[in-house]
Amino acid sequence: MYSLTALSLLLYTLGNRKAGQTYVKFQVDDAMTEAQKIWMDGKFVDWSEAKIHVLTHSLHYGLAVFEGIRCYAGPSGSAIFRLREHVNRLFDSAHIMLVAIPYTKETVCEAIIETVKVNSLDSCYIRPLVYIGYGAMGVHPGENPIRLAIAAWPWGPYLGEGALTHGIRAKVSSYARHHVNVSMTRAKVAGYYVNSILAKMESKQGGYDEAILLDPEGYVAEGTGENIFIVRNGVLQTTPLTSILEGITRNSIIQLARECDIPVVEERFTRDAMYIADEIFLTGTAAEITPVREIDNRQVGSGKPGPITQTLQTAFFRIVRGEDPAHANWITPI
Ligand code: PPE
Repeated sequence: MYSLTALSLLLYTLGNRKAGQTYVKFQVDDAMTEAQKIWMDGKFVDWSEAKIHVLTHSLHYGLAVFEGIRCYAGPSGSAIFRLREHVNRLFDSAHIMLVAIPYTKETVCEAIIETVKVNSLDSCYIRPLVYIGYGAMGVHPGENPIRLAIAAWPWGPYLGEGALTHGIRAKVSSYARHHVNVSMTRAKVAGYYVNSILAKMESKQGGYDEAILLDPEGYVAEGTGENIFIVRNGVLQTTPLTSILEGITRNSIIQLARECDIPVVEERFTRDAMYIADEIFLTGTAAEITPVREIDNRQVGSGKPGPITQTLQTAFFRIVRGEDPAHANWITPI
């Protein structure tokens, strides 16, 4: 009995460690909460039946475009945040990548709303994915069919419990973000996320919550799935739209800051500007408005979410919950 356990432990260890490498394990709390139905090419299929062929083109070469959208529950029901803007970006991503989505924007918006309804979800994350299906192999996608899937499921705080209230610990990555003429980051392309995955695994293995990537010139770009803002002397600064995704949360925060008379600049900055910032926060659909309390082992400001971060967080959560009539046009009630 003892030797069997020892043997299986040895085999497990050997199987998971090669030449001193350690592999990132998924934690139990990373397991996803399943919903009932997924929209696939015009019809709903059961969650467990939402399958594709292993020779699906996108699976091999990484050309798929996608969105991440959130639906929030509020006192007067559920609503999707900036649905139209997300669907526009999905179509822009496809256009940049020469992928013709075989549906209209209206159909996609309706299918997204239906996906939330059919699953009886009051708050959820929504993932539309446009991908190149099974057909010919080889890099050129040729006449392979263009497919669309829309899934929705409950998804809690992206960067862990307490991240929104206490902030996270981030580390500048050894991996650089995309060069503007290698990856066109106005498009949200699946394959680009290999860069994010490498940075994320590196940061997790180092004991941090998130990685901040610099652009190929050494200026701050963004997180693995978030845009970044810093605050110094009352001025809010974020990186310009070069090697980053044009975040819809980023856009919302810029607009909200202006409405709150907080000066905002979109100018590049260096990593040491983060070290002496009074506040830092990340924005994204999944990450929402997540404060950064430590960067490269240096405490940010007081080490707690700062006043500008908190003001913008409060304004943002009021809007998404449908509690701010002035921004009712940002939400689509279900
Ligand atoms: N940069 C990157 C690289 C990125 O992936 C996201 C969203 C953003 C910025 C913020 O964009 P927006 O959501 O429009 O504010 N990342 C999505 C995917 C996260 C995932 O792990 O999957 C998201 O937040 O939905």
